[in-house]
Amino acid sequence: MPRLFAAIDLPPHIQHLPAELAAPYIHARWVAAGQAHLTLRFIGEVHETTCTDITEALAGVRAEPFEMQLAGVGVFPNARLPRVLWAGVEAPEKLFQMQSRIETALRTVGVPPSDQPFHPHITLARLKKPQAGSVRRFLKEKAGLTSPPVPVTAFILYRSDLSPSGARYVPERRYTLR
Ligand code: 3AM
Repeated sequence: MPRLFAAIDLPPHIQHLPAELAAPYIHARWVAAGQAHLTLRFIGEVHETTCTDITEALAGVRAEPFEMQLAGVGVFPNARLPRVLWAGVEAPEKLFQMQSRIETALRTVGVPPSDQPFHPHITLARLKKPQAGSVRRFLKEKAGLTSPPVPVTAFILYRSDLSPSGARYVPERRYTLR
């Protein structure tokens, strides 16, 4: 069964962000170039027929292109027990609008509602062992992270193929914003 998620693809200079920010004092799996993205909605495993329904439902999402900017860094679930390091984005209303329309489209084909609020971010690294002190240093050092405006003109439905060496993200379909 395909494991799906919808995401925004990032331009090459942002693709290199995790490698550029990789701090030697943090023991983490930094996201490889080509894998960085902004997840709009993790859907999970679905039957092939539902996958087809999702692909078609997402084609009905109407949303306008917009620009976003990187804005600082953060951590999930919290700084005491950091598991995921991320770059924040200054998100215009159009991003939230698009995400909510995707949510609505998924609902029409029976995908259960997300149990987490949408928190736009770009995952930089995943941490296995506790290292709250180093992470606090990282959050302080990179607090001012910013970027030129990044144009967003499409979103992608990805399949996530899991393997012992990690997940491989395969684009299923690209949806142009207009
Ligand atoms: O974009 P990020 O890295 O935040 O963490 C996974 C990744 O998000 C997330 O979906 C994106 C593509 O794999 N993800 C994986 N399993 C998940 C789950 N069970 C999940 N999000 C929520 N629930």
